[in-house]
Amino acid sequence: MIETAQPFNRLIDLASGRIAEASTITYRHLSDMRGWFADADAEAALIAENPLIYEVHYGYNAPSIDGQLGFGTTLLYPGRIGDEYYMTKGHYHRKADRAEIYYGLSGEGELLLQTRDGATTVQHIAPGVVAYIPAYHAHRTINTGRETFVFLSVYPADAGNDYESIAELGFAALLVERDGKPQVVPSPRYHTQA
Ligand code: PAN
Ligand code: ZN
Repeated sequence: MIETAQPFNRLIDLASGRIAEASTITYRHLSDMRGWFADADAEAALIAENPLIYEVHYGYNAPSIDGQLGFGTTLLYPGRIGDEYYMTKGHYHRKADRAEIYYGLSGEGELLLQTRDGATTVQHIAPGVVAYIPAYHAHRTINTGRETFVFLSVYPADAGNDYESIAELGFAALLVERDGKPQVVPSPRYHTQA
């Protein structure tokens, strides 16, 4: 039998990013991201408070098979750990040849993209902006604003998430606040693998 979803729709509240009848909501607190931000002292100072960094609301329980699409919204809160803005963990797709679309709904932020050789690019996302994430690119979003940054993701349901590659070295670039403004700086921790 070919496994497919039945036709359906979902209502997304554009301001909050909440999906009526979301199948799952994942909450990422600072404690779920230990070691992901550059400033270990700032992390240690905030860990008791354990702020909520972001939520992912999944539109439906997508079967992870070739040809299906998954979708969900990300609600990325404003804030910083030290001078580094709140961000998602970021990942390559486990099936590395899978691309993805992000569509800005509310607030704004940056999409950091990276290839395996450590080359990074940044795309700005604001309401109405579609960002194309090509295959083989790690992707992370960063909230450089003061409001919650909300965007829709649409991805091949079998893409999967490879967080391990990011956990090890992070991204080659960080988004930090300097003189009240976001700035892209090289990550001290990152090096390309020999
Ligand atoms: C997105 C991300 C979501 C959360 O749906 O999964 O923004 O980011 P992390 O998965 O890096 O924690 C996506 O890119 N899916 O493939
Ligand atoms: Zn992805």
